Amino acid sequence: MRIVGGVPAAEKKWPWQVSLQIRDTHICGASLIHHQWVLTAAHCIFGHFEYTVKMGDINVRHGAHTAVTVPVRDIVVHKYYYSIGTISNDIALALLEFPVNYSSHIQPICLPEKTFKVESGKECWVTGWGKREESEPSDSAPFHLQEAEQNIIHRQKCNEIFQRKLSRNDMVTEGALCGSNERGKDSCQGDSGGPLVCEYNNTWIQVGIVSWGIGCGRRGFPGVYADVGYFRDWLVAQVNQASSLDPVALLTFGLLLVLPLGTLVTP
Ligand code: 4AZ
Repeated sequence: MRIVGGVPAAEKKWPWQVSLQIRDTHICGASLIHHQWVLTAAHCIFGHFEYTVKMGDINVRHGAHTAVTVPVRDIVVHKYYYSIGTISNDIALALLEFPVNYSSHIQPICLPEKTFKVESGKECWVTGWGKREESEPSDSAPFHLQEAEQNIIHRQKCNEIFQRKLSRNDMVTEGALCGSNERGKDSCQGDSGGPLVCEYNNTWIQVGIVSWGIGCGRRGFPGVYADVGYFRDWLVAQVNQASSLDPVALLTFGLLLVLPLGTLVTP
């Protein structure tokens, strides 16, 4: 979907932006964090579909010559993800069928260190192809990537805001943070899974993943994001675990090939 109140993004400005697709249809945002790994939201994963990711293009529909589409080989959804009452641990990783080559249009985004804490009020940016208005039909969402500023609100403060408005406790659970904009800029349906990034000394860091909100761009309701720093250990563990499986599979496969050959050539 397209962002509410945003502006069209320039080419190459957000080279880690990914579109997660099913049958060539955009379903969610995502971000490239490594040659072969894409970060998204758990609620973007609906089950056993053939997912692909498209990147290297600000237009979500038409393939520029810079665009690359890669099938997803495997998806890891956080095992404590849940979406009853509120959404929690809304994070998932997709392993691509093959590694992508970086280019001026395709670059990974840095992840925060575990100890990193984004300061409240910091101006960061959310990008996506989601809806431009809460009431916009999903099928008329924009083709062109949109960007909007978001001021960071920490979890506790954000939770208090929701509590005051909705008289409900613990809407914003641990592992989430919020973003708001006094001019009503917000993420919306279709932006989910996409990155919230902040700039530090010319380096962009992904601090959030678009997760949920009460409508889009409604005054007084911040957008809620999964807190990427909070999940850093989880992310590293998943990537390491999968990478440690791969060489074993290769070695076994290699041995199977080499052994019969060896028996042939030894007298
Ligand atoms: C959604 O429906 C959604 N304003 C995502 C983010 C926000 C609202 C709705 C945040 O996927």
